[in-house]
Amino acid sequence: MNMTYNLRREALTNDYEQLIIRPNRPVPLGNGIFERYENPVLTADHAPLTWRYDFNKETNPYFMERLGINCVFNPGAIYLSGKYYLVARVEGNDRKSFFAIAESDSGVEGFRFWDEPIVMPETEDPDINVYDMRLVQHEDGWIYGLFCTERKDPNAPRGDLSSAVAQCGIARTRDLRSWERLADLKTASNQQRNVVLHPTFIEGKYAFYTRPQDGFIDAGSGGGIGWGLSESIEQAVVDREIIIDERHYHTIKEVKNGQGPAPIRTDRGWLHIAHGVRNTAAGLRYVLYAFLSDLDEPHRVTHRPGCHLLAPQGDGSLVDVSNVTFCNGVIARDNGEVYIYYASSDTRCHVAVSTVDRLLDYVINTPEDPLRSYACVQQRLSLIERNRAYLAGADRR
Ligand code: M1P
Repeated sequence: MNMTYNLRREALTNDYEQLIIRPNRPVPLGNGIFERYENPVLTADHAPLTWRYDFNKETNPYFMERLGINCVFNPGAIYLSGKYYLVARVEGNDRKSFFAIAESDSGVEGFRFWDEPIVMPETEDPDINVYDMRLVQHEDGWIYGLFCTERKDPNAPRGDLSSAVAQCGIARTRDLRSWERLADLKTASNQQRNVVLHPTFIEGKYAFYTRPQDGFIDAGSGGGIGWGLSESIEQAVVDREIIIDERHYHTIKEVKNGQGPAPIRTDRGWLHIAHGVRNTAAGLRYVLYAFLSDLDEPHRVTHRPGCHLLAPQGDGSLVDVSNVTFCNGVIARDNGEVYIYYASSDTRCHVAVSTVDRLLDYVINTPEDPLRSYACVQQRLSLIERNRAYLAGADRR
């Protein structure tokens, strides 16, 4: 009898089941815009044991982890037939990412990975790394997954084993199980990340949110979130890219920004969640922000609340790449509930729950960033003055 094997296998299996069924409660009070939840919805520990351990007693007598999982983060999200699905970026201890689907009945707890990760077909130019899938139920009837495909930069100087080229991979599916890989998106930019397919045709074409950038990390002259149209999805080409949400000096998106998930259609316009990046002495800081764009012309932004929507907080700001919140998955239910799936520090996935009404109130009634300290004080004084008048009136009522 191999005690080590038996004890470890049993204890790890119990811990795993406890983790999956662990209840998750909203954190009380919050900011009124959304409720965060006390536990992450997916972590590296949610990866099934059969993905990590060799269960054969003969070949793994110590029940040793053979293929560890480093992080589970940046999930795409979709709601189908009463279930919440996340397509997570699962990163092995070998630093390569792949996609895997976890499902839940409630959207806030009980996420369990399917038995096997997604097998994403390659193109004739194999991806070295794939990550950050945006899932879109398009009006053409397909579910699309757009993701970053990364390959070694062929122009990198000899000995440079870090420089990479990021581009947008495109795949489609009907059932989330089998995926058809299409050609990568072509644009004029050397690098693309955070590309998202708009869910409806615009001018009879497929519409893309892009993020042109000069280098793998640096946006450089890439001015912000871009927009372009393509006749085809099988051979998608965006010839003309315009910037619809610019980066701006000394703001939450001074270094770079990127569209999050596909926008949510509402009566008042398309509701977008994006990320903005600024520089700090501790490195880059990623926060989420929101904006609203016109229903008929989604590239025309109508409301730009000035503040961040959600930022790194507490333990969630720690571990793999600290000070990062990132969102590429959201579920908007027909009943108005909105589930914002976001990752912290490129490590784990969380959920924040809101409603379309609350998010619209937030984007429409939160003032824009006035871009200067003096003007920010005036903005705050105006709020204080209105409150003073209101509260004085309330005292008399
Ligand atoms: O490390 C933070 C994020 O960095 C990249 O996002 P962006 O291109 O906007 O800088 C991505 O690699 C993303 O996966 C990651 O979370």
